[in-house]
Amino acid sequence: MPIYLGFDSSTQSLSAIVIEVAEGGERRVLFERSLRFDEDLPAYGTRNGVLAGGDPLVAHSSPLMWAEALDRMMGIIATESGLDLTRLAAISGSGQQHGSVYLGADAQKALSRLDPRRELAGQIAPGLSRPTAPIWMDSSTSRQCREIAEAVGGDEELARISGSRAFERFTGPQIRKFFQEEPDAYGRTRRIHLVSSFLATLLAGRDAPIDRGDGAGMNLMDLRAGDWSDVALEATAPGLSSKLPPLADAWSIVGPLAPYWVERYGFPAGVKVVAWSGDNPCSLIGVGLVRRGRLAISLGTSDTLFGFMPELRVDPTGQGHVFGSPTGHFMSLICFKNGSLARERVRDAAGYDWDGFSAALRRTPAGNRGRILLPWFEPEITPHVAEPGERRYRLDPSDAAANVRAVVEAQMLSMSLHSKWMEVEVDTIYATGGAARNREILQVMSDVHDAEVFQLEVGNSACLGAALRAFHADEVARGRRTPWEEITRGFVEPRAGSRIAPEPSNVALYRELKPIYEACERHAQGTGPDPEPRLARFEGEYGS
Ligand code: ADP
Ligand code: XUL
Repeated sequence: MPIYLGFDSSTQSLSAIVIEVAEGGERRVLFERSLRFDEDLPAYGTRNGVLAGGDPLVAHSSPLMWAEALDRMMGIIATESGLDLTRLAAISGSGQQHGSVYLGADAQKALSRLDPRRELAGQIAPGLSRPTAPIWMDSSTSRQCREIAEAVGGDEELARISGSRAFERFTGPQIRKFFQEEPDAYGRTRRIHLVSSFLATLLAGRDAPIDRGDGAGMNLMDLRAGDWSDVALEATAPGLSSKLPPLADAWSIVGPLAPYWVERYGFPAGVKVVAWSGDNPCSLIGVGLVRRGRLAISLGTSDTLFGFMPELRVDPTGQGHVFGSPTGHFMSLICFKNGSLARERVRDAAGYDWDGFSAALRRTPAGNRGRILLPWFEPEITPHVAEPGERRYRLDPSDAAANVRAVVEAQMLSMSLHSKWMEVEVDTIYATGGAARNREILQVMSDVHDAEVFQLEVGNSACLGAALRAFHADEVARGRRTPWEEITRGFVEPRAGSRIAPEPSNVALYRELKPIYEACERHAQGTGPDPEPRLARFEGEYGS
């Protein structure tokens, strides 16, 4: 009976899940483990997975840290999991999206000669043409976004081609900045990988392709053609086409596991390495969203809201994205930067732990008596806020409990407002990510969206999705056309008793509050009048 391994190299950690798939029978998670970058790999000095730096708009992480985490996790699986590795059929993975890794001429050589007695990170270090990797939290490329959009014929045209207008964190603008600021190092770069394809490359010991799901997060791929867009490449940096790996289906087999892993840890030769994808496309599979009509909300380091999209439709407001789905279709997504770290910030300012945070949500009234927080502690992606700075309306910063409610309500109201373009009649939401274990947060989600919310058996849906993709790719490689519902069956069902139902009186209240929250967003961005009279009226009606 085969087993499959999925990795998730996320912003703050590397996780692994091993699943067992009995022919026509039971399915189980056999192993689950995480390494947290800050605590478990302290030598790299990251905070929340990000390297320290002077510019608040810049966010880089360390490719060597990701490699070391992978090396350690492979060791843990081989020596501590108790698994019979001879059953391991395929491995895939999920990576935080948009982040890029730059390899020079020596990388290929280093990869083909890895010494199994030595650690991985030290051996690939000389192969990097850029020591750090810009990640999705970076918002330092506004200028490059403008330049690329202009060269392509405008943001709308770029969105039509690539599924998104130019976004600061997307790989194309990041590559352009590197080319402009470090032209020599750019010139020495032979390969630019995403986090996902870089880690697949390390496992296979050879250059891995970029899967189209994650490739869509670069502002470089023509979504309809499923290939690199010449216009976008030219607008981004010279000679780029030769530096990018090919694009491939999410179920492509990169090759067998490199001899390094076989000799270093005793993995069997011939285990298939399947192309990795982005964390959101993998999550789409890990929550079983292979059909239209349901939505998922991931409350991880970023908060994302996403759904399956059988036919391509781009957000006319320019705030959302279309990515590739690992099924070969599309997915719609909006992303918020002020997610878990914003909740943590408010929690810490209040001096609470998560239990205290939940208790504050329980004892404060829905609607918060019209007290509003715009939680733009960091530059925000949705809506686009370049200059960070939180804003408060009628909200005393020292009222700890009200600030807790305010941050969660703001996040949920904002998700609801900015996802309208997806045109999904949402009645069911699958909640995932680290904060999805918090049922008080999910109650606000349920009330604001007027939808039933479910928690899932496996909390890390990106990692589970990667393991399920490994299974799917293995089936395809064996010539079997197993439907996705059958691939995901037994793993993605909601946890028994996890259903959270909307509270009708709160649903009505949030329906009133939503446009007022929108007015606060507009006011804060200088495009609308002072919402104070509307907030006062709201308090009059719902304040008691
Ligand atoms: P990543 O984006 O790195 O995959 P995770 O999905 O693992 O992140 O989520 C990590 C986040 O989960 C932490 O930053 C923390 O804020 C949040 N979290 C963990 N437990 C709780 C809880 N009980 N309530 C709210 N948030 C939580
Ligand atoms: C999605 C996005 C984040 C990252 C990190 O567009 O930027 O969700 O994938 O999780």
